[in-house]
Amino acid sequence: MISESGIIRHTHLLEKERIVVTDGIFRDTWVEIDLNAIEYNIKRMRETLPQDTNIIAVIKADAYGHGSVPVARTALQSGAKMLAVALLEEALVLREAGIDAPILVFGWVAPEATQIAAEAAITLTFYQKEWLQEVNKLTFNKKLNLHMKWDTGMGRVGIRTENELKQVLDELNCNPSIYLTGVYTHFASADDTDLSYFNEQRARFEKLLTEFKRLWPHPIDVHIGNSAASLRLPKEMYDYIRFGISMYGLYPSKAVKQEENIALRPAFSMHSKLIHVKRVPAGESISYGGTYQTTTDEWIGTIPIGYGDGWLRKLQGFSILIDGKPQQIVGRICMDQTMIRLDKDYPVGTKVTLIGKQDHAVIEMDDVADYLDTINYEIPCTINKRIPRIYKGSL
Ligand code: PMH
Repeated sequence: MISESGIIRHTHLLEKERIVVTDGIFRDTWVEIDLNAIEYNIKRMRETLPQDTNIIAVIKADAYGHGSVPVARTALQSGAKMLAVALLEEALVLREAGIDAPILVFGWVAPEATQIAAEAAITLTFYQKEWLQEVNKLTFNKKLNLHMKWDTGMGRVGIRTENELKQVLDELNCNPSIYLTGVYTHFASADDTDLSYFNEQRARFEKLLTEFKRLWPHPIDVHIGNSAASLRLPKEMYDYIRFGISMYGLYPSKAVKQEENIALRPAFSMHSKLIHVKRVPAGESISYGGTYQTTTDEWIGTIPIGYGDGWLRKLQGFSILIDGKPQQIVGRICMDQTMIRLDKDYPVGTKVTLIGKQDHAVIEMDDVADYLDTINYEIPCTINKRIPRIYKGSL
């Protein structure tokens, strides 16, 4: 289609499917984010939680590659009460987009940046006495809210002992602008088949919490559960769950997937179109290094996606869908293009699905992750911004 400005738009497929098309997208590869799926996943999760356990939508790393602003808006409209990110920068992006819901930053923020957080009403995480001492020296125009992180066995960040807890609480009374509004911990293996380590972490948390309540008799928000813990033990998650991977419709592990606590709906799918199709005789090589040679007359298609998009070279040999049928990637994946052995001749412009449903067939995020010997979390994070995210559903 040719727009009024005379720019050629290759969006007929998208328009037919009534997807909102963002201006300025010309390439034939795109990610679709189904916001209705995110809404659905949050609402199903909400139903299993006690009334007084709320949802923090975890939207760090650009909402696990789904796009933080649209996901944040959808999550809040669907019942999430707070947002969480890893970086202060990620929180500020949300504020700049006009989102005024509570935001928690999980990661370490330098003391000299805490005034910026306070100005923007962004809650920070802390776990070091020395950090508090530095922050206590500052003056704030607005209050600074903090959540304290406890390391009960993740071994990443957090205070570990009752002694550290006492020292930190002593420092907390020194600046009238600083408020402790929450305490939390994070599980290392809540998604395992064997839950003994998970239970050990919970026991350590309980012990610290008992001591904390004795020392600090003020109301406070308590949260411990990621998706795995929340799907498995929704009634034991205190004031909030931190809902990440399963909000996007993915299970944190095979063990949790098999339990089917909630039938999740994946929000992320990725598609492209054939941009070239040719008949190649036997004995010809395809792509860099000639790692694939045709064995007979073959139909070879090309799609405009490559490792420069985060479609990794290790995906050589993996299959994608055309006409609802699996078709194999042959030859090395290039920076911007990938070749496919086709079962027959297809017209240029034919839709290709790399992740998601096509007709009755599906390539799950887990299939891509398994092929790459990694976890589903890594895949949408790796598929980079060069591939536009197109949003479907209510916002
Ligand atoms: N809370 C914290 C502190 C986290 O780091 C994460 C995810 C979550 C909650 C959400 O977990 P979920 O996606 O399993 O629901 N953090 C990470 C991470 O650091 N690497 O992979 C996931």
